[in-house]
Amino acid sequence: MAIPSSLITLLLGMALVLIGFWVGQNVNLLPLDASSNAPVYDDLFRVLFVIGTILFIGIVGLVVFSLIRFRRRQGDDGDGLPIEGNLPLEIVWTAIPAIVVLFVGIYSYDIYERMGGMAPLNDHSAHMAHQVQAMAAQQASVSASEGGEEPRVWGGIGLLDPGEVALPVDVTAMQFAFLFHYPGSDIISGELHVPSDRPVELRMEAKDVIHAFWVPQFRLKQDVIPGQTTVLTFTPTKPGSYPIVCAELCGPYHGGMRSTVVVHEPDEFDAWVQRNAPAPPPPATVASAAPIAPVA
Ligand SMILES: [Cu+2]
Repeated sequence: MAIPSSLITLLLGMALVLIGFWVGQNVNLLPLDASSNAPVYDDLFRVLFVIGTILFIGIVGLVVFSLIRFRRRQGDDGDGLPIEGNLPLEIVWTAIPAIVVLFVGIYSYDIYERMGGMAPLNDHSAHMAHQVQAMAAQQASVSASEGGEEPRVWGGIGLLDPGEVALPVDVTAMQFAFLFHYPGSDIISGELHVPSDRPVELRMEAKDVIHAFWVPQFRLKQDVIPGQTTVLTFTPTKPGSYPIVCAELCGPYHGGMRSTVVVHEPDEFDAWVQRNAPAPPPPATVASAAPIAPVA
């Protein structure tokens, strides 16, 4: 008894879906996940990887099958079958990609939202303002207009739970380096040092052209734009050193525009700040104060 081809197609389809899920669960192409939003991002990647695997194996499999099964046999000089139009088939192959694309779009939006991409950055800057007023006034808040509108921060990923205080760091990108300035302690560094398990808020601006701040292990990439502050908030979760890569072609030495983010244990970070904070100006000595001291 011949097995009906519809049954074979169904079984192959089910096997394909199972293979896709297996690959999505067991093949990991991503680097270490070292920030609190990395697992969220990885969920999305896994789903996309499952869908991609199913489509890839399905399409390549069909092409290879057709090449072999419908090849021209020896002595066959005729044309192929004059097949034209198959409405149900056309509906199916339009509907499936439409559903997949719609699902991927909505799910990606949801993940971006959960990573804080849609967070109202206004409230955020207001929250920060009382701590870093000077900085907020100069950089973070770009007034939309003189019409008394709320100061706004240009786009970026930022999500802070209410009551959470982020460590502010000013980032300056230029051809071809990143510079990190810590407003609290006035440290300037070529490497980014941050404590683990505490939110960090990068306020980024470019000096010349567009750059992009990318840390693959944090699953974060944010453009750095001249004249517009972009904000990136993240919470590192795993101590270690990870590469910072410029991800926007910015000139001839773009490929060398790299730095390092060092995630410390919190007490180790405090020690780093102590070690690197510039020394306070020496207090006025008695000798230097003496000439202007009024004579009694
Ligand atoms: Cu760059």
